[in-house]
Amino acid sequence: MTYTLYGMGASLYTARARSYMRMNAVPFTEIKAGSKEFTEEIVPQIGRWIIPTMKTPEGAIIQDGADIIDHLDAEGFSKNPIYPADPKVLLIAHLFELFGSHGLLRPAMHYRWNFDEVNLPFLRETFRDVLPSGMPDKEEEAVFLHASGRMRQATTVFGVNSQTQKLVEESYAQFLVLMEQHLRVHPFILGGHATIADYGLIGAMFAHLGRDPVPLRLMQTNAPNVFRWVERMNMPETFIDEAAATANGQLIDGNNLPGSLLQLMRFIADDYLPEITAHVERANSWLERHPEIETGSPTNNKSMKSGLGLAAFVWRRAEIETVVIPYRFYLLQRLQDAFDDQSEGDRSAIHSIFGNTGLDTIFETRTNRRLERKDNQEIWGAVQS
Ligand SMILES: N[C@@H](CCC(=O)N[C@@H](CS)C(=O)NCC(=O)O)C(=O)O
Repeated sequence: MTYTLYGMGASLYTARARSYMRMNAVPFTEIKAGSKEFTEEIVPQIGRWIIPTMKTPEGAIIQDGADIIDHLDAEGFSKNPIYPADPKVLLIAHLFELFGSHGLLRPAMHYRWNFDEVNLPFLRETFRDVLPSGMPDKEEEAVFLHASGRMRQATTVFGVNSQTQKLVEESYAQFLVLMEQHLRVHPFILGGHATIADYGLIGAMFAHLGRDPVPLRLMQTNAPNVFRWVERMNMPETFIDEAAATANGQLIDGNNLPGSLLQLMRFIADDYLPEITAHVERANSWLERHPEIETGSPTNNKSMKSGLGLAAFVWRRAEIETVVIPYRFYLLQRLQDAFDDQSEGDRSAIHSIFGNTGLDTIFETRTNRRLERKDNQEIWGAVQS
């Protein structure tokens, strides 16, 4: 009954799946992505090199953090509901899932790749997870330089450059202050236990910002409660904070949202909403130019490259361009689908919470075609009305 997780210690998206698996006591073995087993047996089955990938005890292969978590949730592993029952809290959980997965890429990449003097010796070793075992040192160095070169390039396509570095630091400092303030009172983002909100955030907050030497120190010195949350998100023991165990199934009350959570939502409105909006607009203009794309065609995207190109937008006083990754629309759609599923009364209550925090346009910001996943690949779905 053992699952296998193929991943890497430094991988942002592996951290999301691993955190769920550890916290919910899923029996699993982690195998490094540089292994023969992954490259020779698993990659050919999914058609691209991508992590995290999980093999179930029955031998089924699932790639993608959200899909891995949903599969294990459906198998009954979740100790607590990872999708909040209160529609208002559920929608907020989806917002943090989306933001956590893609809204922290700038600080994650900046604090990893722009501090070589301190970080590089650590990165050189940790990247051995993606190398085949037993490589001669010289060859290892060449492969590391190649792999890290690709990641440095990704840093720029995610919007980090000499003009924006200070803004990235300013933005992350603000985010840490808000997270610290919130997590000082609440053990998890939405109260007494972890939900998809926490799993979305933990990728960047653990694998890069809570593990690489420079940002780890920054977190420990400036935001000790955020650091403690990162630890909690990686532990198999159930964590109970009596003070946060409210009558409402241990989660916060959607009718009485903490001010510190609303401040985090406002941060997302300022920092991330312009980016996802620009990405949807760019995708829509691209889709209009490509009516020939058939339903079911793969989007052919890698983690940092796609045919959709770069979207330009203003981010914190700077005009920047970032790469449009179709997978983001998958998480955006999860939020929008959850919204559409609610009763009219709940939709209006959700709209008003999101409106008060500057986020209400997120429900209407939709791609003209749905983004689906099939056989572990992203594909274009039907035209949305
Ligand atoms: N949607 C995916 C994103 C996975 C992803 O982008 N993973 C990165 C590593 S953190 C990757 O494998 N990139 C492939 C590459 O670098 O070629 C998930 O959450 O599982």
